Amino acid sequence: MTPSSPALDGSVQERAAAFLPPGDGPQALVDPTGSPLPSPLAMPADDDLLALHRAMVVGRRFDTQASALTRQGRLAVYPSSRGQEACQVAAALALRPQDWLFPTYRDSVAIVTRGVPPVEVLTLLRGDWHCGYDPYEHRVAPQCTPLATNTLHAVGLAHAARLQGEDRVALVLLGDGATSEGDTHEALNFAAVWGAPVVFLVQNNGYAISVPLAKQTAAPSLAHKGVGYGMRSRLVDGNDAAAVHAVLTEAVAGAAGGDGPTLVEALTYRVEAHTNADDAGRYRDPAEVEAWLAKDPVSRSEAHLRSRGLLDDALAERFAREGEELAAGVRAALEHDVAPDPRELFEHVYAQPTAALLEQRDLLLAELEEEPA
Ligand SMILES: Cc1ncc(C[n+]2csc(CCOP(=O)(O)OP(=O)(O)O)c2C)c(N)n1
Repeated sequence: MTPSSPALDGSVQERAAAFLPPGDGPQALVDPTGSPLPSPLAMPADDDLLALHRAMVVGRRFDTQASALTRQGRLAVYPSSRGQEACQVAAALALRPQDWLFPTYRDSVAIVTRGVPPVEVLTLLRGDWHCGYDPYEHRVAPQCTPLATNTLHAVGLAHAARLQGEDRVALVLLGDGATSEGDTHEALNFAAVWGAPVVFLVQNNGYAISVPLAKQTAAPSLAHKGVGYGMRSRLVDGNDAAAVHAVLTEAVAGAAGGDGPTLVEALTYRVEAHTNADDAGRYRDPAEVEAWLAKDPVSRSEAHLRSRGLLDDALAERFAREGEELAAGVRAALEHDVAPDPRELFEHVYAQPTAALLEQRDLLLAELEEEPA
């Protein structure tokens, strides 16, 4: 017999309901065919809808170009965001200039949307430098590969900013798999305890490489994890850019206004393999991918905007051309090899390099000197 959990008393139920209002499913504003849905969420303004759409079109072209560059050997690796564009662009566009974005390896499209030059975004994946952009210039932390470490960085920055009286929100991106990491739980806990101005956007794309969500968690939803720590939590259709933007804008405004953190779970799908080094055909049914392609965020937004007369062929072509120009710039910049200085490998690892690190550096340099030119 399964032991039953103690019944929640009224006040506890009310608190839980305030953190995550009960509902049938993810909040949405636009259905997969582009038709508006009745929703308590406010539809973003026309200009915001167009900005979201433009960023998705350009972002998808960037993503396709980056994937192509892996096949040409120009990039070592690229984790595609295809299918997740609504989350990516909504995250970047919901932030104010003074806010910080804490992305992962999956979130290059969000970083490009935030305004970081695309070539700089690809510098790390090309193997040229630790991080190709200046994090302070655009307030975008370096893309983190160790899962969930960025959740702690985001809470730390948000909490510190508040202590210093700065009006600054941190938005951290993480995947469904990363919610199983200890770091995420520590970050959620202290974000809620301190009321830190931070927004956690969990892009639930169904898989952690080959591990499906059901093998990852037994929680009723990932949004419930936020409730467990005592923060506002939302479940949103992650392929509906309008809805993700509405939910994130509200979360950012709430954080800035002193209401503390929010966890947003966005239901989406990783259309490509985990990276170009993975074969998703080994663990995913093609019918599942097909079903998600029918919910594509870019065509959904296009259908919606066209039906409302906000987008016509001329504007759609302009957005597509912007994407082509961006892709051409990336190709041209990555056509030539650079010759990184091997010593740079050891820079910025620690403020004061350890003896062991210096020893490794000297060994490498001695070996390179012995090699014939
Ligand atoms: C701390 C840590 N453990 C393991 C890995 C290896 N790893 C890289 S990606 C990944 C899956 C992550 O899945 P998810 O968080 O859902 O993000 P997604 O890749 O789907 O965007 C794993 C286990 C890692 N990078 N860091």
